Amino acid sequence: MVEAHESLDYEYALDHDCTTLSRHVFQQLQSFSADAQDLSALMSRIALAGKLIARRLSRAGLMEGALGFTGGENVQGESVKKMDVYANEVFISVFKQSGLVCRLASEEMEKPYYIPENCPLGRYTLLYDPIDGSSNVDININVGSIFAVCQQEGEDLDGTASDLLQSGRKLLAAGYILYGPSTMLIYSIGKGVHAFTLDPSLGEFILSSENIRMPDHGPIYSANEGNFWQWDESIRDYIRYVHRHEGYTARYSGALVGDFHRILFQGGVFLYPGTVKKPEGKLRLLYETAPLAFLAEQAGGRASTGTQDILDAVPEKLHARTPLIIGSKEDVALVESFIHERSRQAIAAH
Ligand code: AFP
Repeated sequence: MVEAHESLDYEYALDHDCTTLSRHVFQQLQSFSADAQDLSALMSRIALAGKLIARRLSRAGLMEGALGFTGGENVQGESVKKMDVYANEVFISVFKQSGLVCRLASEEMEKPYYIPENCPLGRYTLLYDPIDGSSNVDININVGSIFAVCQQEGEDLDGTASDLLQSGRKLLAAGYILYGPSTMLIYSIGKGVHAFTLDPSLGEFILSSENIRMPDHGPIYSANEGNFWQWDESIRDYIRYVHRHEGYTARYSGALVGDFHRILFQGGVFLYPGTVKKPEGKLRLLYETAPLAFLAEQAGGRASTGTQDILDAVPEKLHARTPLIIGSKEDVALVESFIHERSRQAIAAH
């Protein structure tokens, strides 16, 4: 006979073990409406993509031809990794025969991919970076997948996907999957940010942190200081400031997802500013900066280009890039203060 307190513990443990991603979406929406069913099913398909990619990454070192370059270049002009191609195909494959997603737009594809059997029924578009930090893949350092979901507006008959050229304020959901010591999925549907950890014994993402709040300030600054002399003087001022002040420590993994994940839980700021050669920076607005900005704001943090919030930025083209300053609101404001000070001085000097 199970004692009363034991049954409560037992029930809590079971309830916790059963808080899967698809169940959590229903809990968030407090509804079983058709839209709730669709969003829950959509998130489950993203979770499946994460499991497939995690499995491939965990065995890649033992598999013939899973690592290395394809020899080709993507629309960004970057050399493509075989894992980029695999992961890109996985996201397309999990949405086939779903009736959910008609169109997938990826950092790896010049134009969106349309799933005919899902169109026009499937009103959702998936925006994604299949492997973020692919330069880490072959040396087994953490990488991620970034995703965002928006509603398709209009029929997009000319296939230009011009309705995607909108601010991130229109996103319905966003998140990322972190392939690290454990595989985690972090998401938001506009009701806070929540983390799930993949339990390999169950093959399920189980809720591990709910309503995550990013600290208002943190000790971490994350930037590729190798670009120091290519940055604007204002950014150099900020880096000089953190070098001269106690309480700051540098962390940079080469994968935005990993660096953002650390800041989400421990606070701090990540910067990928523009450079003299590339004033718009390197990171892609639709597939990288806007989805993470959605999460940052939902967790009480901020994301800025330096002069406007990332979620207010409207892309001119599908593969538009933006400078990125993302993290704890006090630290993002500090970086912005150096930018404002330099432009104030420039105006005063004229
Ligand atoms: P890759 O996916 O091409 O490795 O780029 C990763 C990334 O987009 C982002 O995840 C990193 O923060 C940033 O670029 C790293 O860029 P640098 O190598 O120029 O520091």
